[in-house]
Amino acid sequence: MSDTMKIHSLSRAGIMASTGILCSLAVSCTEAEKQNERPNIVFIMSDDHAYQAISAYSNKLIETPNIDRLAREGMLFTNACVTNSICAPSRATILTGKHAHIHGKIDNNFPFDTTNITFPQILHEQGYQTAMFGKLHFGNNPKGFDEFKILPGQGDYYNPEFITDKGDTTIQGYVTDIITDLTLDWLENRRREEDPFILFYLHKAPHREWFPAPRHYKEFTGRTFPEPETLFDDYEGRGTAAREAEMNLLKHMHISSDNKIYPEVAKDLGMNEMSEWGFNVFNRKYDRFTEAQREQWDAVYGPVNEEFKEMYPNMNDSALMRWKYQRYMQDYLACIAAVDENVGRVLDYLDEKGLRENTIVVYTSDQGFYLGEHGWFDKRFIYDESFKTPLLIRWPEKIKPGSVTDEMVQNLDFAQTFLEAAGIEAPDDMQGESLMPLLEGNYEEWDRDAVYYHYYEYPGFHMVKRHYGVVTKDYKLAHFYYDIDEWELYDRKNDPLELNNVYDDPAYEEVVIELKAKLQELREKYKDSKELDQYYIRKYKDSGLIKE
Ligand code: SGN
Ligand code: CA
Repeated sequence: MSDTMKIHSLSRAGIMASTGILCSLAVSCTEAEKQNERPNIVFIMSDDHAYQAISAYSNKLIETPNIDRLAREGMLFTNACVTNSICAPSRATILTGKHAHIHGKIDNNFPFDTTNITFPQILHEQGYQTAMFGKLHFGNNPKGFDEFKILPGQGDYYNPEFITDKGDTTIQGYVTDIITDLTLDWLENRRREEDPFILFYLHKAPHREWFPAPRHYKEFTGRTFPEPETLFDDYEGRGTAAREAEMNLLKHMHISSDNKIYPEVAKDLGMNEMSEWGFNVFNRKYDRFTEAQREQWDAVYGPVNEEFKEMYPNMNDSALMRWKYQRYMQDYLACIAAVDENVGRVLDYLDEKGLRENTIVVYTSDQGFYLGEHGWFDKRFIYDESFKTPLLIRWPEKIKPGSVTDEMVQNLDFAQTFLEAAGIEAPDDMQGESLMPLLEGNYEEWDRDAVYYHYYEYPGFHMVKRHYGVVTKDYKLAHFYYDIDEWELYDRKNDPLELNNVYDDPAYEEVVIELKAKLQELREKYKDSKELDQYYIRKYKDSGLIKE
């Protein structure tokens, strides 16, 4: 561990001893004694869970009563965002408390550099019991964990494989339920009562290709969801990047793997414009089913296919777009229904076992997601739906129930928050801010006025161009670079849907000057630079991801 780290406290028992307090299970603790106990942390993260699909934010699409409990009993963050809207970089930022250009995990391609110090390693050295279950997606195993069972790469929805340090196993069933079973089993059977713990409970759902649990097939395939205002966005008023991104429901969403039309049905209908890739992915997933699972699937998705066969010959593009949106939402939201139920199981367990008061429970996602807004699925852009991420935190000892904050917090801030909560001073080179003042309601102590964002994975899946930018509560300024050189400015208050790039509008001349200065200030503060931009482009060239 770095010797710049000044450690304030050791084990929970150590603190008790030093304050002359002995608070065992047999003796109930007074409030003052509890104050001295280091909190447990349950970090719940799902994959690609849009805030638009959590009813604490909006109940237009789905009710999520269990996730909402965290807002009701804790704090809802309405302006939480990521530093780089893609899976593995977000996870690396969470664990290291650093921006991607510093920890080096800029995209999903290269493995995480395990010489980085992560906050669970520090907690572990300081006496925390550490465990991780579910999706990590790092290309290597987590360090500093007493126990982990993680999915290889993206993992599978049905009968998934898991990696442990003792070998791999395949577990029959549905991934969201299994990850929860593993989590509850650890809490019940291997948690050490004498030590505080940090538990990472990491869902694969609702990541593409959105395979729900059988118990939700019928209900969700029968539902119709409201369309977003910008479903038929023509990208006028934005830049090249929005027009060239490959994440449009009509053009880029696969009829088989995404919309669950059997490859033979799609081919019979002459839908060969989609590459074989989507057909192959569907077949691979379908082949994973046991016979019983396949029967359950066919019983509901068979009729969906039949209906589509009837309708397709008479569908124009907008009808197909609308149908695809409904199919997408039905499966995506059904995946979330299972996440919500399972979060409820874990919260119930904590409450029943007396772990409620002094456990920080976080619910978040590795980034946001487009649910048809701008005609899109996927993420990556600095635009709100992918830049923002859900964040709800319950911690009865510190957070006033029903708190809401619109302060701009980032996934960058978790590491320092948890270290401070545990009484440990964070290493100097972490780049976030501890959220403790917000959690404790000391809003005046929070003075961040802008956040920095940088996305790299281009060329790559969905072809979202490289860009970095600065975001304040009022504005968003982004620079798209590498094979273009374009700036975009959005007026967040007057144009919340981000439909008009006002970068060249003379009325915003002053704003552009101010924000460019702010952007430069943040690039310097976080040690990002043109040289690093070039370094990461060169890395793509050297590894063949960019062909010269
Ligand atoms: C897969 C998905 C993409 C997605 C990336 C990254 N395609 O490649 O749509 O953007 O993962 O997602 S899929 O049809 O194979 O699922 S991330 O969450 O891991 O960053
Ligand atoms: Ca993700």
